[in-house]
Amino acid sequence: MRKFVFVALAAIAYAPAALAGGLTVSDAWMRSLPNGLPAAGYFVLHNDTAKAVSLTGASSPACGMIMLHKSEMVGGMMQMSHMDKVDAPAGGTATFAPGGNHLMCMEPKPALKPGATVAVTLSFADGSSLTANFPVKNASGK
Ligand SMILES: [Cu+2]
Repeated sequence: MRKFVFVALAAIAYAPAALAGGLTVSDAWMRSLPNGLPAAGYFVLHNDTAKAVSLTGASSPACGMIMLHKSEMVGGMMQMSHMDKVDAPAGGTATFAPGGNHLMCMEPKPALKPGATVAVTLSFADGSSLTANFPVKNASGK
């Protein structure tokens, strides 16, 4: 039993390091809106592994919950729709940027305010995850 626990802890300790070489996040930021409105998260996921990855969810201590959303023009109106997953091909990227894919941070906590930095954990279909720091900007992206 003792040995099993040790092995399990070792696996947790080494997993992020193993992942860091292949899967990275750049250009991460959160757009904070006033009055407790949902915040939007943007980033670029770089997949420098030989396998496609599927981003299936995200979470943050600064958000009640995070959904994967896509903004698109439908009949001249900007609409948001929910996505179950977003793929990053082997050697490719998945981009979350204003006007397109975004993380929707529902019920943002007080910690999510311009000037702060919040941690967001991205979850993948294979059960792995990656945590990145997202600087928080105001509604105009400053
Ligand atoms: Cu949204």
